[in-house]
Amino acid sequence: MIVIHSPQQALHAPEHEFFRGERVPCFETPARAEFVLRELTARGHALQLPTADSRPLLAKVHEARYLSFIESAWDQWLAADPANAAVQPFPSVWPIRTLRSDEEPVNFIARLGLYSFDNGTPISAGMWQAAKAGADAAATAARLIAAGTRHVFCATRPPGHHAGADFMGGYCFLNNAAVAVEALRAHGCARVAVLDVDFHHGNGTQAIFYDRADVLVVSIHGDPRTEYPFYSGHADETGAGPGLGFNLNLPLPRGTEADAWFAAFDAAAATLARYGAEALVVSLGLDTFAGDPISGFRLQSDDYLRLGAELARLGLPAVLILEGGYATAELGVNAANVIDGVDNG
Ligand code: SP5
Ligand code: ZN
Repeated sequence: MIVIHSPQQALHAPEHEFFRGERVPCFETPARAEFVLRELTARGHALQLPTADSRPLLAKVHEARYLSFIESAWDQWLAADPANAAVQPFPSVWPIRTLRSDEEPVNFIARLGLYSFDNGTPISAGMWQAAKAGADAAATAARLIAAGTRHVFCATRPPGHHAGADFMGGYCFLNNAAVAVEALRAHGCARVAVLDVDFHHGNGTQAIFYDRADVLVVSIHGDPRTEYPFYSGHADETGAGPGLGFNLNLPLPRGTEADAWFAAFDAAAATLARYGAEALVVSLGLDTFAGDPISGFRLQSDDYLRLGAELARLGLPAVLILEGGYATAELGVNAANVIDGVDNG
């Protein structure tokens, strides 16, 4: 399979995040992509650099003031105090119910809170370059699909599916899956579907397409009653307005093993088939793995070969995009198993 990757991913390397109130080393690291590339290369897959500029697609997916903020967020942080170069900013205040989000505060941390839904998404000096390279990869992959390639994998980070039109969260800044959808549509695919198999609900992707009938979003994830991102991902979220009926959530309990997980996959596949999609975007999170340090499903490495084969069986041209997966040393094998499963399926 063609694999799109940019070394710019390594420019986003924040040091800390918060975990149970303590500062801990980041789970979402450049090493994740390095393990994936090493394994894919060892198995003979060809790497390509992104060649498309995602800028016009980002303008469709995200709000202008949010893009302006994250593009220069690190420079704004330094402008507040040059000593900030050695310190990671985190939001500490958020405009929830009754507070105003229409006015951008002058204070940087207040602006960061305005555009974040958690304090678990550290920004870094190279965040924009890394995230933009990921969005460019998604646009490049869609162009290859439009030109007749059957499957393309974006081995990119940071991930994207928690990022909404005007917010970051869950390690995500730019919604790469939504960029791929808009790119496929720009290339003439009228009906596109997203299948999100990350352990965490892809709240950003859901929100971006929630009121649209031209993009079906299907997600299999940990039940939000107990799992991050908590405030999104319930089964009764089925779309709004013209999009009613074009969003399917399949929440599963913590501890779910392969058989129950693949039963949910069958339900997702049936909905995808009914919809009659022309192309598919897969948000390929691998934090469903039993060894994942922050997630709660129980898939084993061999199950990812089966996932790949099931994806191939959907019979759709597909852009696959790396999302989560934090068992770093095993991530390469797990990702490559999906890719080989697709190729051999
Ligand atoms: C793309 C993606 O996978 N983002 C996930 C972000 C999750 N961040 C919050 C994690 C909170 C984990 N709580 C874990 C309890 C473990 N026992
Ligand atoms: Zn995840």
